[in-house]
Amino acid sequence: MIGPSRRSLLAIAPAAGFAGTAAASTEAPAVMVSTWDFGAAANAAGWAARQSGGSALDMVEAGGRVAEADEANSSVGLGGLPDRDGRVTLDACVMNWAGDIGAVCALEDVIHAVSVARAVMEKTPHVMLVGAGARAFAVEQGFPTQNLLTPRAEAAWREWLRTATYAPRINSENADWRGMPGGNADHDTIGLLAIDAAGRMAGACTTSGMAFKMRGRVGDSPIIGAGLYVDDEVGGCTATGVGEDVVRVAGSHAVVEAMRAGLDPAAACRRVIERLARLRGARVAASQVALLALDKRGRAGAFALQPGFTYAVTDAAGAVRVERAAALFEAS
Ligand code: SD4
Repeated sequence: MIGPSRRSLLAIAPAAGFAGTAAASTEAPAVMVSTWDFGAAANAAGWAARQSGGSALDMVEAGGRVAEADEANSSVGLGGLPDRDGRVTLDACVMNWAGDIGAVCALEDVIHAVSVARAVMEKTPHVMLVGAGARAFAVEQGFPTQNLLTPRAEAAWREWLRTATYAPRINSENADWRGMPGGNADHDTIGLLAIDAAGRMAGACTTSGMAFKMRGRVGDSPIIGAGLYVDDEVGGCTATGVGEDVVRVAGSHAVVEAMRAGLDPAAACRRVIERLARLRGARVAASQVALLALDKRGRAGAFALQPGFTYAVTDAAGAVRVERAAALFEAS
């Protein structure tokens, strides 16, 4: 046998000593989680997919597409902020219960990077396509192309060019949304995890990456093990924030392994954030990294470096709530 049986996993007690914002045992089990406030709209699409018989992969893809299509969202799909050369480049990946994976990096001109990642998984012998090759594959598969640089994103880029200083802003995903006229609850670099009616798990992550990044830069989001990991025996995790720091600790995989060792989702996320902080010290003091996990028992939990990370949870009855994660550098 390769891993513990499902029965033995179900018997694992949550770790003592940390009470994060994980779903309490009195709450209905979660069937879908996604990053940031705007995850609520993505979860609604995922829930609809589940209700119509869709798989966990259908759920996370449906949710990811909501964020990608939202022009008001400055960190994913259409309307995403460009790289420093003014080009919008998308990264995405998917992973299902069977260990099937697909990813695209630096995809241009195609909104639904999450669906292209799924097509890489389902229609090629490979797990990742990048740049021009990813775009050519998407076109060959019939995905429409369009300019993803909206006037608003272009204006933000031109403003940025005045100083051209690369300085990621903590929680810009939520701040951008809140500051946006007519903004609604459905945008961000989005990481999603879901459990379908058959009890199978899948995850997806889709982003335009850090605003004003170097051309060719790829973060954690399309990297299996960093921005996303799913193990159908244990649970899944997805990440958001400064991708370079997530990659350093193989963040999502590390969280899944911590859950396998017996920690509940919030405690597992906290363990990996603390490890990152030990590893990098002052170098992460002003950065945001947030980890969001869902285990096979339907317990959701998260933990972040900085306060301000929120995530949407949909329970087995279809109710959605937005939770705020505890953080290492919580203001006292
Ligand atoms: C990246 N992790 O490209 C992404 C950015 C992100 O919310 O999560 N923004 O590094």
